[in-house]
Amino acid sequence: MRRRLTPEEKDFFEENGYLAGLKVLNEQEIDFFKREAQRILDLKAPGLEPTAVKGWHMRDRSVFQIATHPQLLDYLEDLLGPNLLLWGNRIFCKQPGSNVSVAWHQDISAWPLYPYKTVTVWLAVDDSDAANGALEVIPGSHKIGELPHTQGGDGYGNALDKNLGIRSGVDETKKISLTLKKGEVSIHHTQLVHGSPVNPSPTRRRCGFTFRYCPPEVHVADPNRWKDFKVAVVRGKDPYQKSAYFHPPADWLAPRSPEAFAP
Ligand SMILES: O=C(O)CCC(=O)C(=O)O
Repeated sequence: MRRRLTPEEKDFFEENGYLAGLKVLNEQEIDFFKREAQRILDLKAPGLEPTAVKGWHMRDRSVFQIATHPQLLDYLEDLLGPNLLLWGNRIFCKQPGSNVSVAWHQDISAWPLYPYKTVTVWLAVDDSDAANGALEVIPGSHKIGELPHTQGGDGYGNALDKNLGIRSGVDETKKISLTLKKGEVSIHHTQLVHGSPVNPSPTRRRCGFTFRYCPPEVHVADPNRWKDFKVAVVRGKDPYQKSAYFHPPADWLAPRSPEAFAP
């Protein structure tokens, strides 16, 4: 049964810059998602970190269908309005005992997108909590403006491109680790300070698919900086048409099989 965000949840997002523990997939869909996630991970080039697998929403029907699950789009519509663009996907998979981490950062530092209205959905393939290196956020930090980020330097297995990260000024006493059951999502604002530690569990993998969405007024302010930026209109319409489009093949939009998603 689908549901909408409550006024309290919308206020919480506005105040804190994130929401967590929102159920999207039912049991049958979770089995499908886990299978499909493994299939995509098995395709990765040998040696490529499973935190660096990107862009599958434009290459694979199942990933596109997961990213456009009606329950997920309902939550997003409640935060962003009736017109929704999907533009990004990255898998963040940390194997048991992996020393890969994600440095504190604000997503806007990597994306020349204006206005600052993109949100990231983190969809859990595995149960995710502090014991297997869950995503951590600093509540309210989406309101403090852009903190200085640097590239390179300390390393420590930081999964972010160019070893990007905020090296000082993060009040870690405020951090919250986001607990998610598989099939649930968290959603975070593009200016929220977030990251994740290594996976200390000897047995539990921590894998999530991220998807990035925005309303249509968001565009690449400096087109020379991001020539391959493409959006798929996944709900409503794009009245501004400032972006290049990804049009999914017709069969990706066909009614879903019973063992996959209910429409
Ligand atoms: O999965 C993680 O640990 C980090 C995810 C992240 O930084 C993001 O989605 O922007």
